[in-house]
Amino acid sequence: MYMVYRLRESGFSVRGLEAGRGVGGTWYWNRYPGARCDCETMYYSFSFLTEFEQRWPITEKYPPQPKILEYLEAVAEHLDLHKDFTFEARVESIHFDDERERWTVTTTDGRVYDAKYVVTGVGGLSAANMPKLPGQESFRGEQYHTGNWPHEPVSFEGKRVGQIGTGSSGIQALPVIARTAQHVTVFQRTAQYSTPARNEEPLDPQFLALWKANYQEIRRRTKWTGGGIPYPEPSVSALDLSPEEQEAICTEAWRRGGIWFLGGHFMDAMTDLDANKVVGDFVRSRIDEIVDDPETAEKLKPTTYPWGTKRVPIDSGYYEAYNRPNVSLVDIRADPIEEITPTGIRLASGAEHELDLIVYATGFDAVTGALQRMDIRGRHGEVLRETWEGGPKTYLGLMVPNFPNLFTITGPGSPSILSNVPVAIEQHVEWIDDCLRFLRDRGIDAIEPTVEATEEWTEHVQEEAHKTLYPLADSWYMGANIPGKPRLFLPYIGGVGVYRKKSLEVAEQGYVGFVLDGEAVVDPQAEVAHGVG
Ligand code: NA7
Repeated sequence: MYMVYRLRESGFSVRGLEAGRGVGGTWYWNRYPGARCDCETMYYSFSFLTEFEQRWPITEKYPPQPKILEYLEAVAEHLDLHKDFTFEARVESIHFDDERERWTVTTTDGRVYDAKYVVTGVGGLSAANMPKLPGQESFRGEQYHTGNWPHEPVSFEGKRVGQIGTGSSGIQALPVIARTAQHVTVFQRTAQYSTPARNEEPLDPQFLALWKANYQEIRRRTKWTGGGIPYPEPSVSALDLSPEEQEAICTEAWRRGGIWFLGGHFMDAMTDLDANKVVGDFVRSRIDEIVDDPETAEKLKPTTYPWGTKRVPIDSGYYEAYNRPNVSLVDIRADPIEEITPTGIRLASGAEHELDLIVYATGFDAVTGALQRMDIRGRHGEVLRETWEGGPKTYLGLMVPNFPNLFTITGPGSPSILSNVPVAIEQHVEWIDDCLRFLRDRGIDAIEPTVEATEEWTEHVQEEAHKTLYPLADSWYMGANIPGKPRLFLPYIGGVGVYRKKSLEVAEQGYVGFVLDGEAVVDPQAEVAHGVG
């Protein structure tokens, strides 16, 4: 939405192609019960609409999906964006014509568009991962994926529900589904370290007024933080503290809940296994405290990966849901799903669970999935899927060699889903708009990154990730949730501020690391170093 608006304002002829029937992306598709953003309402919005941010009401600490969608629809209305979008237009292919140096974009229903530039804004968590389980089609009940939830109301009333998956989506959905279902059986492959959102706590009107009065200054500072969130980062090492002090810090962060627990304790929680264990042990002890049945509590305790190395879910009554008589937990690591039968799920042990409805909360082919599901071909017919067979390679998460004038908003190798996403999106949009105006002003027809700059950046992305504990988990950050996907860290972990500085410098130096109309732009520093004399 912002890209289309921005390019329109810059005087480009622009058309937005959108698979959905309306705007909203993530918040259009993820309508599952309990869907909510894990970033607080105040900073999960556009920063460029200064008047709009003042009048948009903040009703809850963490915004629920319907409110975010309402916000995005209101923004589209406000900016008169509908006329610039074609809806129900799912892009199937994007092909570069070497002779004309232009792109042909084709939709699944055969519409064809010709473009000089293509910008993808397909989202990092949008390609739903629907596991292929034997017998799936034979199931006589209802089956839904959380990331592709029906637009019509789904009733759980009196139904026996099976939920596969306990990531953020499943953890948000369970307490809500359990309120009306006859019974919910959760099929858990990996236990999670969830954190209470404390969303039920009322918002302080004085705090909100203060926030609104300082909105732009807060937003300005946010852009230079690590995670795109205006919170202080911890400056104390867990290893310098006594067990009592560690416990006190964790208890306070847990009391505040949500994002405050994620980043509110120790500076080395994500870089040192001993420090990390302090947090992991703390969460495990909370699970013991919350969950009544010791056997269920044991199954719910994550033990196979360090805390935080899989995206930490933020919940509203997740562990508590297991104290309900109508919720039960099945460990499918110990007893895997053998098949879906017409009436339910059968496990390897032969145990059968009779079900009326199955919820697949099984996540996404993250970061690269939505791009690779399209048939993208660059110069000389180079196929992006093949180029990325061993893992994605980009320069700054923005462009790929041999794919000229094709930009990826929040692409692999950029902070994207590892940060407060609107901050990452706005930065990319502004960078791309600036770049296109630069090219237009100078009569440059084509831009693409050099192979060297791309290799260097891709290596840097991995190096930064390997300074942390993140690579230790089988997470979607690592592509490990999709069978056969190369195992490497997909987003850039260096932080939105560091990344912003780097990409601004690249632009200020005339797009160093890029090839402009066949001429590579080299770093003036490097030129001096290599020396003319
Ligand atoms: P996630 O976080 O990827 O969670 C998916 C869950 O589904 C997770 O528990 C997976 O277990 C499980 N899963 C995936 N495939 C299977 C199969 N084949 N069988 C059984 N269980 C499976 O996705 P979410 O939608 O919850 O959240 C995605 C992001 O959206 C989230 O991190 C936030 O950033 C917002 P696993 O852990 O892989 O063993």
